[in-house]
Amino acid sequence: GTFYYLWQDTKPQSSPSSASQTRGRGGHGQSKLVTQPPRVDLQGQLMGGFDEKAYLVAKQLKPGDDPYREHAFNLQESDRLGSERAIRDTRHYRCASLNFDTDLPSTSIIITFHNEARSTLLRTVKSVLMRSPPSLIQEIILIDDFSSDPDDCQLLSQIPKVRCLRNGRREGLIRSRVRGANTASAAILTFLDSHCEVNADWLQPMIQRVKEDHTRVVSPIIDVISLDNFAYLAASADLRGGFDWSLHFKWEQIPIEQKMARSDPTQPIRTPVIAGGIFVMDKSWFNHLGQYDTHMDIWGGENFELSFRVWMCGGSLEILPCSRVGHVFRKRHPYDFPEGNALTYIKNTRRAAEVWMDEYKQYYYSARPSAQGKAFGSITDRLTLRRKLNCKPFRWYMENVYPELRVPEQEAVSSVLKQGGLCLETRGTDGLGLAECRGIGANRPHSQRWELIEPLIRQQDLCLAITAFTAGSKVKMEPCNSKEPRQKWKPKGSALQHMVSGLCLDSQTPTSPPVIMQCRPQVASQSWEPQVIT
Ligand code: LR7
Ligand code: MN
Repeated sequence: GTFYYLWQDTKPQSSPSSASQTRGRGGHGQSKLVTQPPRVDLQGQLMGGFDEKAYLVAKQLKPGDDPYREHAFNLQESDRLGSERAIRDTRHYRCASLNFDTDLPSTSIIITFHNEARSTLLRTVKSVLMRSPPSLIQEIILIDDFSSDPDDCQLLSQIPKVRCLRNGRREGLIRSRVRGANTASAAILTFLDSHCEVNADWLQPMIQRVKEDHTRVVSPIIDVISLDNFAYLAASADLRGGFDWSLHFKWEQIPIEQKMARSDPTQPIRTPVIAGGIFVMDKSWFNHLGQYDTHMDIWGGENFELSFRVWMCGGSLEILPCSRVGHVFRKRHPYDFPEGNALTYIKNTRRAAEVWMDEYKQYYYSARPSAQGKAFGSITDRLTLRRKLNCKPFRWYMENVYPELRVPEQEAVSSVLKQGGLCLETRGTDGLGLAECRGIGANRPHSQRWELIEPLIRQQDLCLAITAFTAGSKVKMEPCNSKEPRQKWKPKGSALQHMVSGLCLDSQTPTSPPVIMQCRPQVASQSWEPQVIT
């Protein structure tokens, strides 16, 4: 369930060499440490009366315990680190000279967790307090998703600005975040996982972008905190979020044209999807767009649902390279899924696919055949939401946001297009007509063999195209181009409908060449029964 991604941080601090080398490596080679306020100040102003030592000591690893067992990361190393540490400023050096508005709005930080380790949870909270301008932090809302020990959360509410809400039963991260968002008092929401460390000036770039345009949903570059030794490692700045048809999230290279066009390394990176855990979003935009699908359970899939919804309903998603947040990436879930990991992921992604992916959901089902027939609950409310928000089709998302996602090659099946006893055939270079069906099986003439590969109706390299968008226009054959609107068809009952004009392929009379006409259900001249040639 978890994913790994590449980072370019081979030698954190070993190379004292020139700045030009630093630049050559994309700016990740800097060895500057994040400065921290003096300790006394920190305890007094930022941490209030919170007794950190007592909090951590109460829950330490017992000698002989497996340090990975409970959290799927090395708890011993995390505990040893302490609650605050200097980490390397992993941004491109040009980020340090960016300016932000002096009147940026404040944000509510929302952190949901289930049985998080105390040391990682505290470091997450403390890094936020230490590395954010205090005026930007309205509050930190912790949602304890029914962890075994209520004190993990409760004790932290002694820290100024920290609030703790505990679920009365296990809800999963999706409903927990919605609960947090509903009680947030700031106009901007910031979501974090419970094992993060935010880096220098992480917050300002994100709030700035959202302030300028409330429909933007922004993420930082997510640096890697090693699950073994807790080293803080810079992630590559050339990645964006992507997925395959099984709805498996992956990091991928920015397309080469976009990479070439990036003259300024501080510029945002458009991303088709976000990883999901760490992002900033305007609260009224979050509410307007329907928050989350609260019928999704525990973990997974909500990042696709949110990403599709944001893009298709008028917003955008971006990664801001000048904002960096470290996250402990794990190889397994350290917690249980009441309904099982696989079934939960299928339920959640199936809901995302059914509500948002239109005809493209077929590729999800072919990539994940086990999803077919599995329960996913009612999606009526989400479909209503989609209609109410007047969101664009998934085809639009494919064409405009994620054209790099290839649609699987459909297997070419040859068939005849039969009308009564006659077959549609090509004549000469681009002509068409109806003629008696000839040959059987492999002996069918090529002129009567068709491949129906949506949206194309194909014969070798030529495709069926209309000549004009009006009723009565002739059809002809021309070189295939699946982007050409005149070549796009889809089956409609036994008819073949031209997608753009909405008109149907019609033989008129058996002797004259076919045309496109107003669709009339069941009429013989528009009935084309594809019959697969075996
Ligand atoms: O039942 C649960 N209740 C919870 O509150 C299960 C989990 N959680 C909490 C958990 O304690 C953690 O704080 O939810 C948060 C996310 O769970 P993780 O850390 O086990 O998940 P992850 O880091 O593997 O998952 C990524 O994908 C998830 C899909 O549902 C969420 O969107 C996570 O927020 C997301 N994490 C990130 O995006 C950080 C970068 C990782 C990547 C890629
Ligand atoms: Mn996580």
